Amino acid sequence: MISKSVVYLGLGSNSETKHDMLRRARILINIYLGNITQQSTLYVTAPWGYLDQQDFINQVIEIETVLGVEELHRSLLDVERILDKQKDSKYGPRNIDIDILLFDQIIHNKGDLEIPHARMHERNFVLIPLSEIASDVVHPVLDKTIGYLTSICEDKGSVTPQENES
Ligand code: PH2
Ligand code: MG
Repeated sequence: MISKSVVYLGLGSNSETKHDMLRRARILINIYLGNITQQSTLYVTAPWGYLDQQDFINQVIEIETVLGVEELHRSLLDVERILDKQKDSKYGPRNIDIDILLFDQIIHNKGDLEIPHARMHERNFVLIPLSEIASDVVHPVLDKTIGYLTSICEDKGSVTPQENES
């Protein structure tokens, strides 16, 4: 039996074709990274960090993968390249963004890759969708469950479930 890891990915887009971008991202993730085993609702979220831009659509998905951390990261960059990821600034508009949030209980800090994602616990647009599918999972650095971290998060940005879209 090959051992599989459980990974949570955060998806986001605020381009005009944001629903399509997330749909295409999920298809490519299934092919290149691993089976999607759970997915949150889609959420309409107020921009975080840099406010003068369109609302985002955010979603968190759970996948099972046979890839290691570095391999998964490389494959994820390939998927973003296939989707022609565009961004001009750190918190500015983007047509697609895929972040590794949690990778089993692994703590990884090398180069530009930090797992768990360094700012996930400060962001409602990550925590609210994540707690929908992983509320009992423990954040390996903070040693608290996602449900608890969501309940104490001070982010005031609006995060609203999207009706009638998948
Ligand atoms: N991503 C950012 C910056 N700001 N705001 C929301 N609501 N959703 C995002 O995915 C997002 C953001 C940079 O990764
Ligand atoms: Mg991001």
